[in-house]
Amino acid sequence: MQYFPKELTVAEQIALLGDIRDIIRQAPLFVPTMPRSGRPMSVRMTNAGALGWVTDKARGYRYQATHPATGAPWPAIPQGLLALWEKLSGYPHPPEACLINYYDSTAKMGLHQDRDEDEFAAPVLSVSLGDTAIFRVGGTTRKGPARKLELISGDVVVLGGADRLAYHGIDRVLPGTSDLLDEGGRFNLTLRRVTKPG
Ligand code: MD3
Ligand code: FE
Repeated sequence: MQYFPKELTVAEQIALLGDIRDIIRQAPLFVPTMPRSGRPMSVRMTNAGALGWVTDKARGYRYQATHPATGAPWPAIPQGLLALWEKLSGYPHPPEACLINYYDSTAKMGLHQDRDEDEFAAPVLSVSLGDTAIFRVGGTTRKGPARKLELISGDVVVLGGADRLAYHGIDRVLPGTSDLLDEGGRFNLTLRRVTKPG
């Protein structure tokens, strides 16, 4: 894991937050539900880019070109994020998906692997905005030792190579640790290459 603490200045975080607000206006946050059980996840989600990650009871985890509620194509990935991917990803093709997760003070994300992409040679690049999160990352099996790391507003992490299939999750968000969001909570953006270039 490559960790870039406070990679984004406060001014850059504010600008990116404005981009996220615009995206959410066009592609509202939705409640993802688990395959088969239909149980709602505690995070709210939306996407930018040619493809977006969605999940629901009937069709499960997948990437698709349109918003599950509006049917509209996802908004474009903000230019600043594309520049960040070029600078830090080490991958010579652009990302196709920007998944936007919103955590309120009670949301978490259980330990999981990201395996819904066809291209594991590309890293996942994550940007944190707002309240600090307790992030857990282990190895490529569910059991075994895991590291805990605080992800602070402006932090960027790049998960490539062997880490690309590491188990990871968000244990909790620490309320009141950032003033960036008026409503509190945390946004996490993940940039992903979904398809193999060619
Ligand atoms: C480690 N998001 O969207 S980002 C996810 O903060 C996800 O919202 C978390 O896990 C969040 O799938 C964690 C950091 C991250 C992202 C992708 C990874 C860590 C990763 C892929 C492989 C290993
Ligand atoms: Fe993940």
